[in-house]
Amino acid sequence: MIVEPGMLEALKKTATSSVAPIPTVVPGHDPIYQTAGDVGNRTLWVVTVIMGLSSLAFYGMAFRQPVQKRLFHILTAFITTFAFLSYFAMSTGDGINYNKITKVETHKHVPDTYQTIYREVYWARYVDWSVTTPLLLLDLALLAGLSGANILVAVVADIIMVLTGLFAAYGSSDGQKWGWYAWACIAFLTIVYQLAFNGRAAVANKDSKTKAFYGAIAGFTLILWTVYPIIWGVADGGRVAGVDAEIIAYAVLDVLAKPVFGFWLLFTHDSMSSTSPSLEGFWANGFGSQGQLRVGDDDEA
Ligand code: RET
Repeated sequence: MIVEPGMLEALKKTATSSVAPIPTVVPGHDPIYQTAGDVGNRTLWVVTVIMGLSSLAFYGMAFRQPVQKRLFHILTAFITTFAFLSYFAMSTGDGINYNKITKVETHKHVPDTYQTIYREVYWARYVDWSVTTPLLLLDLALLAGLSGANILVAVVADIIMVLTGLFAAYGSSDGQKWGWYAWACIAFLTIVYQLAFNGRAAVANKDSKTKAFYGAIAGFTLILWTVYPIIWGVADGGRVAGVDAEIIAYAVLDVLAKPVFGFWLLFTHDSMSSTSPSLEGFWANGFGSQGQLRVGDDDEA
């Protein structure tokens, strides 16, 4: 066939007009990556330094006290030391990996589409929390004079809360994620009960200064701790907040919950030092001479 000039143009026009408009059926989307940016990374470094310096200060404060009065200082210094290590890990890119979640989007007239989201999970946080939150509870429990049985319940509930929180962060579907979150919240309520009711009952037998101080610092702790699951809900949970916002929110909370809590506790403790209990026995002296087994005892008999 001989193509006359102008025929090609006419053909093109017909071809385009016969297929347009093309229906836009999108079978899937490119995956979304939720990762930290510069602001997040800098924030992690700032908190690493704050935790490191606070630890040095707490160890310094510990050494200024006789060993019998050092328990709170040592516990508090350990708390910021673990936080320092965890923040150092996260600042340098350790203790982080991705969790993948795929959301199904249903449509009326076309097949379902899928959206995959990869979000960074900072698992080093959970390792930190599994050690430091029981130590924080121990600080409060010893201040209140909580019984051993109640301390055990609070600490076990705390470990359950953090571990189920970690499973929630790695949940592969919304049902699984929020299921784990629900168990973590029940464990958290157990801790609230131990501090707010049993802790308050225990401290009622103490002097008025300790009573008032426990009320203030335990109240501060409970309010702060309640914000953590809210942040989690919009960050790792709902993925509404970005990773940088998540890092900044946890950074503020962590600085309040550890260094600020620690300085408050230790300065107040030291100012009430004359009334605070002095720990002798194993804490100060190891196994004492009474009842101690000495090597060679059997030979003398
Ligand atoms: C998670 C998610 C699941 C539900 C709940 C949580 C609570 C976490 C808390 C953490 C406290 C951390 C502290 C750190 C100090 O630096 C695990 C976020 C209830 C209460 C005090």
